Amino acid sequence: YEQQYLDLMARIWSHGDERIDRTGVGTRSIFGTTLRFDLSDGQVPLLTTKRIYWKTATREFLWFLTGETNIRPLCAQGVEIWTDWPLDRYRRETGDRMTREDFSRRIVEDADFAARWGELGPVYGKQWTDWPVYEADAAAGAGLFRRRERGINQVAELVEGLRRNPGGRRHIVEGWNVAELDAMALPPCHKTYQFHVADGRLSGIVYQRSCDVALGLPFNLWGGALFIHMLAQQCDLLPGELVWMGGDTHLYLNHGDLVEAQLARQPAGSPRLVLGRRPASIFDYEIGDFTVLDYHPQKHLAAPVAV
Ligand code: THF
Repeated sequence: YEQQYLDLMARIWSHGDERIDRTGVGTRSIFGTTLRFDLSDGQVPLLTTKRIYWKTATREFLWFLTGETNIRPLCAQGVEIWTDWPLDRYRRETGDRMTREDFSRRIVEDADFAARWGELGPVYGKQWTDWPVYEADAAAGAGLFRRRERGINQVAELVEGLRRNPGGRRHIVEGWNVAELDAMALPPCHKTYQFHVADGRLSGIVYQRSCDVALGLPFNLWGGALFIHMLAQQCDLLPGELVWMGGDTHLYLNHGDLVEAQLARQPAGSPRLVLGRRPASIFDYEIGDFTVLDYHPQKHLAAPVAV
C-alpha cells in the first residue's frame, strides 16, 4: 500500500511543475492524483519508511471533533503542528521575536494570551460541528437575518445519516465555507469527505485541494483512515476503503533531502489500528482508545514546514 505514496513522491520530484508558491519556498507540483487503501481488518495507511507520529495526528483529529479552533488544547498536549501560523501572525503584528517554545508555553499558561493569539478562525472543527446558519429575523425587520445560536453539526448528521440511510449519496462533510474563508488562518486543505456504504462496508473519499506530500499527506491519510474506522464502529459497519484525491499535490523544494532519503527505503510490515472500546458517540473518543499494532517504522525524517 505504501508504494503508492513513494511512487507519488518520485513522480512529483522528477516531473512536477516548479513554481514559487504562496509561502515563497517553492514547490514541484502535479494536479489530480488518487491513492486507494484497503482498511479491512484494522489496516491503516501508516507509513513505515519514516516514523509518523500517529498519536499527534490522532490528537489533531480529536481536536477537530471538539469544534475547537484555538491551538491552546493542542499546545497543552505537546502538539505543535499548528503553532507556526499563530506564531507568525504574532511576530508580524507585534514585532516581538518570541521563540516557538515560549509562545507555546504562554498559550498554555495564559488564557487571555491564547484568546488573543491562539485563534485560527473558523477552521475545520468549527465548520464540521457548527456550520453557521442564518435565519430570517422578523422582529428586526423585513430582509434581516440573524445567526442561529447553534449551527449545523455535520459530523453528528453524518453518523445519523449513515445509520438511517446507508445507501445515501449525500454523506458529506464539507470544510470549504466560502463566506468564511477570509476569516480562517488557512482555508481547509482536506476540504471534503464523502462516505459510501456497500455490502456492510464503509468507504470514504478525502478530497484535498492542496497537499504537502512530505509533511502533511501522512497525517491526512491517517486522519481519513481514522475517520472511517471510528464511523464504521459507531454505525455497525466494517471499514472498507480509503480513497484519497489530491488537487495541487506538491513537494516543497526544501524537502529534497527527505525525499531522497525516503525513496531509498523499503516499506516493511502492515500496521493495524485497534479501537479499545466503543464510546457512546463519535464525539467521545479519547487518545487512549487507539492502539497501533505491528508498527515498526524506520527512523523519523525531519523537514521544515512552510508557513
Ligand atoms: N502547511 C504546510 N506547508 N504543510 C502541511 O502539512 C500543512 N498541514 C496543516 C496545515 N498547513 C500545512 C498542518 N499540519 C506537520 C504535520 C502536519 C501539519 C503541519 C506540520 C509536521 O511538521 N510534521 C512533522 C513533525 C511532527 C511533530 O512535530 O509532531 C513530521 O515529521 O511529521 C497539513 O494538513
